Amino acid sequence: MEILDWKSMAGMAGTYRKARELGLEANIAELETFGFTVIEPEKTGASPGFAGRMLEKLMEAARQEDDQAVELNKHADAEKPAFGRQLFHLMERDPVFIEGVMNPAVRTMASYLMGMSYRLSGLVAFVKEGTARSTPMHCDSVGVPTPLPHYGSVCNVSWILTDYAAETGTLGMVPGSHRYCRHPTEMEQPKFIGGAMDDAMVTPVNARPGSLAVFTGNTWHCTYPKVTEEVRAHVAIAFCRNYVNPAENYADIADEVIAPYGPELARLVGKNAWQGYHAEGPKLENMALVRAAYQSQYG
Ligand SMILES: O=C(O)CCC(=O)C(=O)O
Ligand SMILES: [Fe+2]
Repeated sequence: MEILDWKSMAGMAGTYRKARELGLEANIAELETFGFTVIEPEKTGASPGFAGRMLEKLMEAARQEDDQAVELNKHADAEKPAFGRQLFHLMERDPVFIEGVMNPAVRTMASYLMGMSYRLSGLVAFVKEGTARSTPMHCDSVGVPTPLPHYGSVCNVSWILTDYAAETGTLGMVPGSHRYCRHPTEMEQPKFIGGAMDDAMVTPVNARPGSLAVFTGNTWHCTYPKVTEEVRAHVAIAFCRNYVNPAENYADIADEVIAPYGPELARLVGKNAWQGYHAEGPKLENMALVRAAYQSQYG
């Protein structure tokens, strides 16, 4: 049917029309139904070498960065939220990461999930070399109290950079868990992670390099134990709603880095945020940018 600019769905029309144009309607249906979806490399619109280039730049960044530069690495593995190496604040390291954010399929899924006032929350790589234990079951709504809002406060759009399957330590999803609107309890770990949950509740995300794994901030996920030696990596792009304090601070990213990508990247990194004012108070035009969010979750 024709999608009109219905006032009651403020923000949705443009996003949905774009999703239709990009062939992402089935992915939206999967997200709604199961809480996650995989967009195949051919549907992302990225060039065939894109994931290879991102992996190369990521591994270069990993070689250059002292692993003690990351706070989490100062803790024992058992204490850390995820096993293996994580690299944060990737945006400034190479333009390939900005390209990853600006990809039309990425932005369409993000604005579908977070409303058109969506913001960038962070770019974090999960890199595992050699065998690796599982990352425990969790959802990405850090700090959000139960009950979680059904529409989600954050979402995860991840560039899969290597072959993802159970044996290579892929993400394990609990289909439908986005509707539980709560965090998993300590008891709710699958048996393969040492908990009491039936392993059949969890399903592996099978994805080729260059795919996008997309899931809501309410969707329960973990990782399968990695039994292979080769490197396994994905770059998770986290987006949030306009009122959420983004995980990463982009104040240090120079305007010259952002300018070539146009006003949308500037908005995504908070240059037009209504928050963050001093005595001068908020700018009315920035407050106007989130008006549609009053009308619907897509605004
Ligand atoms: O790869 C991992 O260990 C965890 C990944 C994860 O939880 C995420 O991308 O949100
Ligand atoms: Fe996660």
